[in-house]
Amino acid sequence: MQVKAAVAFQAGKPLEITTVDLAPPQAGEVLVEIKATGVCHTDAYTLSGADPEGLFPAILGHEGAGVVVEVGSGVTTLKAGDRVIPLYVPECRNCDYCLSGKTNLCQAIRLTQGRGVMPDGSSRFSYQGEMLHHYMGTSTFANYTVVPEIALAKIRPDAPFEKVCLIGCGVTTGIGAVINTAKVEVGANVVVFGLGGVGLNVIQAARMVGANQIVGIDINPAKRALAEKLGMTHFVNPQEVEGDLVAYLVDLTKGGADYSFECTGNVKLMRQALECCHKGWGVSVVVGVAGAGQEISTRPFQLVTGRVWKGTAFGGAKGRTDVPKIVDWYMEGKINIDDLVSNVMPIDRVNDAFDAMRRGEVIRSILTF
Ligand code: NAD
Ligand code: AHE
Ligand code: ZN
Repeated sequence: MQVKAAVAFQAGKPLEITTVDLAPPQAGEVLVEIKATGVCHTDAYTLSGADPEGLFPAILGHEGAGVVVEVGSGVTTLKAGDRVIPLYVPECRNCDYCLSGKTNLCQAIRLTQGRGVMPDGSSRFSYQGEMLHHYMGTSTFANYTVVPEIALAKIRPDAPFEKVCLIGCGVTTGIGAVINTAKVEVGANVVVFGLGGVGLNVIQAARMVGANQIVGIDINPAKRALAEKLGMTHFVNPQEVEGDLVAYLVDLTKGGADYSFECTGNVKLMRQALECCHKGWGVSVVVGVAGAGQEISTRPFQLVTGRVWKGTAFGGAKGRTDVPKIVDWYMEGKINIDDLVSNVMPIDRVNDAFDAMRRGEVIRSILTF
């Protein structure tokens, strides 16, 4: 079939809206009509060329929601008409990783996903006879996409696509980082670096679990108001801090953060996030994704003296199990997604959405088809 897509033909170049060909779903795969998709910082990161796994030409997008149109042979858990959220971290419930009970990082299809193809090694997308790469196994910047069954969370039929699409990445990542990865407890002091689509969800989850101080850090003062609405108790603009930011944060939290979260992808901030943690027990969670060649460093003494450095992908969430629950939380008014949607625009304006994110003008732009 012919579908409308925003194609990333080359790194660093704007996406091109065009018609591409999509082959039918094969065994274990599902054809999904994408109704809405967010634009995450990771899409911009890959488009920039900084992603060592970035492949071109490709159809980007990994924060979508849609409806099942057709299922391939052997698909048993989904049928036409089901509402779904595509998962860049699948959940096969059968691989060693899924069965370990220790991680959400299902590896059943990770190799082919990283090569931009479906599990059988081929792509369903093509343009003028040339293969186009899938992205993160989801490719939500197309009005129809093909996704493996194990990479789809079935959600309730009354969930609005333009809001719950954000549960496909930013919402689940931020909330899961607090609940699953850090396991923040009541009364803890929390420091969050970066108040974008991910960091704001760290903030709302920290408030949900009963954190005491919730310190938000951003160089963009426009992020302050919404962060305060979601639970931030103290705002810090590093550009207004005289002297060392780490010392300032340790003083503000009376000894250091119990938990810190790095949500920008800047390796210098990852170090600051670790070092502002409390001696003896502070835990720092790396959420941000850094470019090829970037490395983190600190004095080993920081770890010797009890600070812990961790990371999280998709907030440690097991997608098919946890995503439907997070959708329920939104529908029951337990979490705020409405305020994270800065604007809704047609897919034709995808490059405007990227520009607005780079300029820091939006939390999330939602693209519709
Ligand atoms: P975003 O662009 O919406 O937000 C980033 C925020 O960081 C912005 O508010 C920006 O002003 C702020 N910022 C930038 N530089 C800063 C600095 N030097 N000091 C303080 N604040 C600074 O991005 P997002 O969509 O929220 O994503 C955040 C990061 O998390 C990105 O690196 C993204 O790739 C990554 N990410 C990781 C996962 C995961 O599973 N680990 C999931 C989603 C996103
Ligand atoms: N391709 C990058 C890694 C990017 C990365 O870490 N992705 C996160 C999700 S970011 C969503 O916005 C993730 O899920 N990682 C786990 C995994 O298996 O990729 C690189 O640096 O190579
Ligand atoms: Zn993302």
